[in-house]
Amino acid sequence: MFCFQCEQTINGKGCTAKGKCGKTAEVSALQDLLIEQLKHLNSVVHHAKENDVKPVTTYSDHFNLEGLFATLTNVNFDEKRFQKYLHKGEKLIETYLKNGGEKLKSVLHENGIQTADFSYSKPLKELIKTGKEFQIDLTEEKRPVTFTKELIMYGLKGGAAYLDHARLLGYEDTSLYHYLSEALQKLSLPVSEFSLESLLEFALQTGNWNLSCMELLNRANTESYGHPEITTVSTTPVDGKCILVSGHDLRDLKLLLEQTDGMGINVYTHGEMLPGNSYPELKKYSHLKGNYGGAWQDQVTEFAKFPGPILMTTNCLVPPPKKYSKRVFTRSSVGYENLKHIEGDDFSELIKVAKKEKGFKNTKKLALKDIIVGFGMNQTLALADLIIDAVKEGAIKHFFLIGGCDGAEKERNYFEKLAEKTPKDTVILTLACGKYRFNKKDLGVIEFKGNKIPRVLDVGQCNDAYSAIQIALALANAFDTDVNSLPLSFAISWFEQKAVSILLTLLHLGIKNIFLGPALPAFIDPSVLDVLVKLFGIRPIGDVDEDLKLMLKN
Ligand code: SF4
Ligand code: SF3
Repeated sequence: MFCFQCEQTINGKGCTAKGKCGKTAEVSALQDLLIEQLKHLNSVVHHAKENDVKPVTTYSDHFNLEGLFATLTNVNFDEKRFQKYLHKGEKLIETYLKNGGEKLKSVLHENGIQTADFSYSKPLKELIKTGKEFQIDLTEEKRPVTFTKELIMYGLKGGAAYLDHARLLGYEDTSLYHYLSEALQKLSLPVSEFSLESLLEFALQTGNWNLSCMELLNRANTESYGHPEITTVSTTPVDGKCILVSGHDLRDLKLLLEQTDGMGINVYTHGEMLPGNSYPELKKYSHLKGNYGGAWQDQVTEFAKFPGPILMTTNCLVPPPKKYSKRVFTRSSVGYENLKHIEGDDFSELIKVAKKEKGFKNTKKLALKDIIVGFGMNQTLALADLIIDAVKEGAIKHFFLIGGCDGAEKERNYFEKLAEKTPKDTVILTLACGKYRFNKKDLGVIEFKGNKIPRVLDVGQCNDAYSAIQIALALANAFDTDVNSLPLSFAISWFEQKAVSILLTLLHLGIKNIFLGPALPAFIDPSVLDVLVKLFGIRPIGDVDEDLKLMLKN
């Protein structure tokens, strides 16, 4: 196997025997085959569209989302689920071929696209064997192009995950599906078809597309559940039966709250679900009791101690040890062998486990620190006049965006130290699971004209980067300048492919001098990094004090 799509890739180069995330060589081969199939399917779709073949696009568009989502880091480790995806993909290809008849077949032949003898419906063992043939080609001279194609693929994976969340809430946009389909088709073309310049352009376009994906999801979340409001979230559990909900899918949280209403079972958020506590249509449930635990990498210790079932709605799932695996349920694209997967919207099996498990007891002694959340764009922009005034009068001197993914590496302490060392007259916007590095610390408030402006504003999940961008644009607008000229610095921690898509969005917006860490992506070839440094001043994180000086100077 070879996989280097996430930050924790072994030795900063690539996982080759087994993934550091726990992904086996077999699952890796199946994921490679699924990605190959998605490229194949969308090449067929591309030519079918050009030849006016009756479309079955909705199905292939949905399949693009679930297929890509399943290959994200820490999402799906289940061989049988990948086998099912491959069968489904093959059926879709066959449907297009049937509808397109001889005409489509001959166009596909002319373009060298396979129309028979697919490798997708074989027994699992053979699928794995075939998948191994589609491992990333590491030929030295092809590297800059191969790696940049991977960069784009990871950007697409992140955006596809966001589109899938929006779809589940009934929000879809055919033009965004079309971009994804065409992009997958393009990525099926050989390295010789691309120049590095054209690929960089393609990467930035993908960043633009991801901005629209995040916008759609923002609309889906806020129109379904209201705009996030400033909310104090307790992290101290209360006595009683309990369920833990992790991941990004607010709809699952809502369904679970509805189905447990009045049952005396308390619901807690975990990881990226924390912002769920700030949405009016979710926080109205009195049995949503707060947040339990921290970022994803701590789940093995935290889940083991949680006295109830756990629902993993999306990434990040760490392979669960036996001591608690019976209590873990998966949803949507998430999968792990022998964990219970909930297909429809009926959570009764999970609720049954909650009733059976011990629940929390004797929690009165605990008094853990609360977290303040809910600074999405509506809430923060409602405070815009105050904030702008505070900047004009020198009460706020600088803004930081410190956020992104979290992970286990000790180098990630950088983000915690940076937050702690930021001067008292500065404000930190944060988002995604990287915020757990400092969201329980008391970094104080800025007192201004009788108001107390919190120094840490939690904008939400990683997809709420959309909100953070709108806040930055509004500030730039208020000061009649552009985002790069604002006293605003970006320190982004990355881990998986959603962070890659957000990084591409920021670059597409022309945002410069981003500090990126804890390590630069293994799939950014040195020649490409040179260009990114020249064009965008992107730089790896270094010494906290030195970096902070530079940030404040800008
Ligand atoms: Fe390695 Fe990350 Fe790939 Fe897992 S997802 S195999 S840890 S590079
Ligand atoms: Fe975190 Fe997985 Fe990326 Fe949504 S939950 S930010 S790492």
